[in-house]
Amino acid sequence: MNTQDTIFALSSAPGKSGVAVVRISGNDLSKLFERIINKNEHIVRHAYYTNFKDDNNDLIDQCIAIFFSAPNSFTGEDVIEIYSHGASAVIDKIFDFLRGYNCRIANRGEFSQRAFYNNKMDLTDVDGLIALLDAQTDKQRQSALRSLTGNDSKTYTDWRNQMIEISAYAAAILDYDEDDLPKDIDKKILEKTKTLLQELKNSVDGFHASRALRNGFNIVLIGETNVGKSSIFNKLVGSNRAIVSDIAGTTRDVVSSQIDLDGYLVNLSDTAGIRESNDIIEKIGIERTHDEIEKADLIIHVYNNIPEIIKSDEITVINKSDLLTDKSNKNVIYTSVNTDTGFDILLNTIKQKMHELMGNSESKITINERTYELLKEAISELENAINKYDGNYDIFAEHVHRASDAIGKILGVITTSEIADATFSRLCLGK
Ligand SMILES: Nc1nc2c(ncn2[C@@H]2O[C@H](COP(=O)(O)OP(=O)(O)OP(=O)(O)O)[C@@H](O)[C@H]2O)c(=O)[nH]1
Ligand SMILES: [Mg+2]
Repeated sequence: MNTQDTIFALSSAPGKSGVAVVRISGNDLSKLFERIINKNEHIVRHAYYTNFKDDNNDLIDQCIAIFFSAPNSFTGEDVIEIYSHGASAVIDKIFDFLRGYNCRIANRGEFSQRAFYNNKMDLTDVDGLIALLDAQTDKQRQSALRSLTGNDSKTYTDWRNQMIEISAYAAAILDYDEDDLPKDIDKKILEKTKTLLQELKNSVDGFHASRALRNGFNIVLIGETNVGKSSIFNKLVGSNRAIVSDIAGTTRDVVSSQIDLDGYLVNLSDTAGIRESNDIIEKIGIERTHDEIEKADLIIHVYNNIPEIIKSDEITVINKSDLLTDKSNKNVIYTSVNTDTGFDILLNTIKQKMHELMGNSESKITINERTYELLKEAISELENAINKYDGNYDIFAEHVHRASDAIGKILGVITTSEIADATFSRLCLGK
């Protein structure tokens, strides 16, 4: 990465808008800024109204420009922000101008990358930023902001420090006399490692919940053909998205829709009814139903009569209850699309199950695929330290040290360029 370059990008969304924000970052941008505002001096963090002109003295646009001097800026370098009118012709003209001043367009996530290398953010903050830019619901926004504002960094840093301390004491047991070390240090570090292991394990349990928070909660409607899955799906999403008919095997592909339930993003899927079929297309549809079941956080199993087995991890719905006289089973939800009954109970049950899954996750760290793998690595090293412990502190220290390295990678304190590059490339341009 060449950090000497001056980079720029459109930081606001592309397309027509009232205001567009062009961000520029580099070393020593004072002169460039004064050129933009047509002055020989400037005050930092001051909004200048400028008739921004190109080198032929043609007006590019009337803009506001602000200078943030290093290190007090998003990237830690000198940063200029230009607020222009949001028209593509204006943006193109500003970009042309900047190219003429030895600036180049930024790569995806390059601003954040510079912020990272200038110690403005650690990798968990960047993870939070990525999640915030993707947030669609209020819960997602809250969770992302917790990561972005350093909540997760604190937890990880604390874990890592404890691991480094344990590993240092374990190594010291070999090198120092018992009398020179704190009393019962061997027992204490073993206990501490066990407590840490449990804390890490608890937070990984929240991964399922964090994933649901970030990517949406996957709820799938399954059941035999013709029981009314598509009718219920339409009812829940509030529109006639899926085709309903009395022909068994109407739905052949997965039909999905996103809904917002209590601030949680829900991906609701209607599926092909499960039955033995010789029809090639229907068979593919049924295979897809099984794929959806694999991905599901919650299954709504639809029947028309009480099944032999009621699974506790599914919501069991008896639809077409308008055709039933006995509706006394307390373990199922009776619905009828025809008479519009039972849907308030169904929705409340779904919400309750979602809240159960989210559990205490909201107070825990937010985990994504990257941090999940590294946390699992740390857990396995701590387990190795404890399980393989036979009085040999050398090996114990090594395992705990490796666990601290895994946490260091989460924070980006220990980086491999692949980890950093993979993280930044998930950001959009201008961030
Ligand atoms: N009486 C009654 N009929 C219903 C009810 N819900 C759905 N139906 C009817 O049952 C038939 C099948 O409904 P669908 O929603 O297409 O059923 P499905 O489970 O999606 O069927 P496949 O896509 O073939 O698997 C349609 O004729 C619906 O009008 C209900 O609550 N009561
Ligand atoms: Mg259907």
